[in-house]
Amino acid sequence: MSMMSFEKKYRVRGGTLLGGDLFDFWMGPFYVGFFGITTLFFAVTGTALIFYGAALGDTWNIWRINIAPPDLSYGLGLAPLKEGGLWQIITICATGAFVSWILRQVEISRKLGMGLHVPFAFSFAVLAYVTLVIIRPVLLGAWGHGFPYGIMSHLDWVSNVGYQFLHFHYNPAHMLAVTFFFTTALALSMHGSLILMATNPRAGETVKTGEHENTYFRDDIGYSIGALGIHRLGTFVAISAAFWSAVCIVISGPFWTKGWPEWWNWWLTLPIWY
Ligand code: UQ2
Repeated sequence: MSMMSFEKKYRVRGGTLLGGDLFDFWMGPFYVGFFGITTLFFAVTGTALIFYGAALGDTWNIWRINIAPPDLSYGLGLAPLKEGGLWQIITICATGAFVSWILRQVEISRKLGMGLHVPFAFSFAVLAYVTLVIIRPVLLGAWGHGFPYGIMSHLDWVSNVGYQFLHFHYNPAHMLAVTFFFTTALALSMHGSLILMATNPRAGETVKTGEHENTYFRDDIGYSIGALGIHRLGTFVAISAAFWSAVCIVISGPFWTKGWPEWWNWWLTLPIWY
């Protein structure tokens, strides 16, 4: 891929967290860095192990391939490779790749003199994954509480864990997470469509500006949150969705073992009724 003439000035030295100048170079359009190498290592190793695990299984049907965590009886110990050990190493590789990617984002942000908003936001997605396969299994005392790596199998896992709590939609943190996911979709569709209608007007019309964007929402709903504001709102609702997702699953089991509908009995047992 060719480099735009102006891109050269953004290829600045420094900003690295580890490795100093040693890995401070580009390959084609990609910044390498120490964490580019660790990301590649973990991603390639993990992917190879997923293929190995699939080869050990009894199907190549993409929907049915499954790499399961160890049996609950292994607790928090290491399991034999074919008895969940693969799942454990794949989990280490996935977490290693995700954390390496965060730190790569930090190095590039520092290089460019920008804030750390991107790695900060991405950390919440990684937190949600780590909560499912590390934090919650550790709190429950067995790696077997992690979710299996497979398309249908992980859906079955979500369904089973949901029914284990009778009706997961009564989980208050789940309610918050779902609401934030929907709000994220609403905010992004409002923002994306607004940008498109300003920058892609009907034939013969000129591209419009931020003033037009503001005016549209003032005239339509009486309020414009502003160009910076919509991005602050989007970051907030998206991060909140991932955060409350992590909370809703980590409290299920470690901090609440009954059905979620029953949690709402706190309302009926308030002393104001007596
Ligand atoms: C806006 C604005 C943008 C936007 C959008 C709005 C010029 C380019 C989408 C409108 C957003 C509002 C009114 C907030 C909606 C609130 C929720 C909770 C979805 O005003 O400024 O910048 O893209």
